[in-house]
Amino acid sequence: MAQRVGTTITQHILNQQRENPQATGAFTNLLNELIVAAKVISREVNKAGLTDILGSTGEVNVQEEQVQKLDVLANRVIIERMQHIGELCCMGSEEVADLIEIPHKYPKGNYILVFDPLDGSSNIDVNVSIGTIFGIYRKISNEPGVDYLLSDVLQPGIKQVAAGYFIYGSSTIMVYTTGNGVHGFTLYPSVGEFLLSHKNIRIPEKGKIYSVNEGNYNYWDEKTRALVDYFKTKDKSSGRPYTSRYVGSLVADFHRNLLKGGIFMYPADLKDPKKPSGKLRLMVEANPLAMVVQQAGGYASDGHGPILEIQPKEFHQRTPLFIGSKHEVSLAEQFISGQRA
Ligand code: P6P
Repeated sequence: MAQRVGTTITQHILNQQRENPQATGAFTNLLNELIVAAKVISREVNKAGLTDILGSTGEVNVQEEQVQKLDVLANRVIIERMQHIGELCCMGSEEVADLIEIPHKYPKGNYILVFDPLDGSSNIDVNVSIGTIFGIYRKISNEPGVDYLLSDVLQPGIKQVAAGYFIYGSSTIMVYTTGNGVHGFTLYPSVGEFLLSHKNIRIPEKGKIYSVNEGNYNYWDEKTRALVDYFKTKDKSSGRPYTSRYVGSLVADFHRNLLKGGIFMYPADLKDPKKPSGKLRLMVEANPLAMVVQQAGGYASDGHGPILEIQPKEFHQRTPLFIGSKHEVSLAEQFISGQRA
């Protein structure tokens, strides 16, 4: 008797489509193709680890193929899979300076896909989990003969119709939301399908974990230092000190805190004058995760207000990020905005 496999991601997306009378199936096509891309990336990420063990020269892999840097490969896989489905008018990638046009030979659609193809890829050779982050917007312009306008892409995160991530770790997990809660699916290689494993994820209102790269301490301003010092100070009545957990891979740190509660911080710092707002990108990292965490009952801020309400000025702009349980992120806003010392 074959074992029941439970709810597949395809069933879950179809069920959500059937609950939406306006749904045309375009969105379902889009998500399903993105899932295929993630399966390919998952296979390549796992093989890369194997290749390293087999002592690849780093130029030619065990199948005599030209090895491409994994994040370049992941970027190529997503673009090639997504450009032909006829549901997108353009794409934006963390790896590509300019917006990505849909080739003329393919039909255009009414959605925009923004993504970080392989965030944290520098961790792959030390076997730390890495991930793909994505956000989907609906096209808002209707200029005849024009596939898209920049304003279709530079929409605030609150306009995302879907967002989520794939985390390539001990297992490959997809976490996504279309505005009806947050759900997680685990890839079962033997079945080749993502199966529902985390139904309706809710982040604890208050956590016990803070995640930040304390090596940047001397590059932070006084308010940021006071905030991090708060989490480290001993005070039993408020459950302090918090536990410090920092993997250095955004998707891994975020996913742990989503399930267990806590706060991830990448504050503004003076480390790199070219990046005064910190390292993380608004469009392809902060906004998608901000939608996920809000749908799970959490909150994401730049230290002064909601990430999701920031009006983007350029695609690759960066933002300070405080994301996770409502209690801790609200505290971060109080410290960073100077309401609390
Ligand atoms: P730092 C990985 O390079 C990344 O973009 C995120 O995944 C991660 O959260 C951050 O950078 C880590 O940066 O400066 O702490 O090494």
